[in-house]
Amino acid sequence: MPASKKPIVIVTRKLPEAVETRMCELFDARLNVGDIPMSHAELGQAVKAADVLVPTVTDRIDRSLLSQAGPQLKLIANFGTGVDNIDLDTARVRGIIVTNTPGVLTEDTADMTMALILAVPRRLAEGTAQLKDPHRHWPGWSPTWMLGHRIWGKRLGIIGMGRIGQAVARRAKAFGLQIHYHNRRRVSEETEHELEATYWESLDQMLARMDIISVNCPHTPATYHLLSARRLKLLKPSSYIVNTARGEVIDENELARMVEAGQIAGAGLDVFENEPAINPKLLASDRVVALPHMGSATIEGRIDMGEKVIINIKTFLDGHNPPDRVHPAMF
Ligand code: 8YV
Repeated sequence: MPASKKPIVIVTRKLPEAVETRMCELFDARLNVGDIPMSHAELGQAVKAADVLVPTVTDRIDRSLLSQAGPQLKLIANFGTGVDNIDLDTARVRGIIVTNTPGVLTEDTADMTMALILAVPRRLAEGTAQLKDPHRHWPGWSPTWMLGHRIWGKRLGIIGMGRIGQAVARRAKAFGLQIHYHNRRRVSEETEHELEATYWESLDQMLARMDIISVNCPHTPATYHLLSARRLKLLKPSSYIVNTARGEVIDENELARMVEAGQIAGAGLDVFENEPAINPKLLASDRVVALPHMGSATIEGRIDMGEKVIINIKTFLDGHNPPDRVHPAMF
């Protein structure tokens, strides 16, 4: 590429203004001003033309799409930490480097997880809905109305004890929850000690003993429906599930059926298996607090993500290994 010619960077969704401004200074950035998700055909055009593609969780960068990529496409700098939207193996075979944005979403996502851990047993959404419903009159306080369940002293089982899982554990510990976890690898003794965390090698055994489950692992072929119909049935009927990771980790239809049947006490869900579609049974239930994938939705977080994307692109274009390069074996 001639030194004077800026690389074409195609950004699939609207990003915070500061990020877009900087991208336009550095690159020949093609922005999505209208923020309408690109169709498969539009993404096909993008991979033909781009030197760098900046997709998000809403773009499926699969094998058929990558097979259309022009030879100049050498970097996919994902705006997001999860990379389950990208076929990493095909990208590797085609010599395309993939980067993500780890670390900068940790605290925001852990906050949202904690918010759901509090909101579901304490019936926050139900209480608000009661007050805002113009057809209902609140007669005032009652000793037996809107009773939820105490979280202090209960057992929290975290599935996936990476950065976000640990940040959830730190918060939950401060709220008096007992920390339990299941992870591919046991975390260091030091971390276990700090979090007073109990490791369960067997996910099945942990599930059967917890009061609240928090899903904090990435979605990979190995974690797809990790909480399968069989495993969901191991949960105590009094337990709650919170998911701020990826919908695909839970068998959503089975969860919805169990919520409806009263076989689980409730769920706090920020992510869904077929976004933006959601099983209507979940939305119909008072025992479900549902959020539209807002875990990392802070302006600070989104600017930090954009900053990471820019650093990854810039470092790569300068001929160095981008800091957040994803290796398929990591997931
Ligand atoms: C992001 C997320 O906002 O980064 C992730 O993995 O789940 C979200 O919080 C989204 O993925 C942006 O692409």
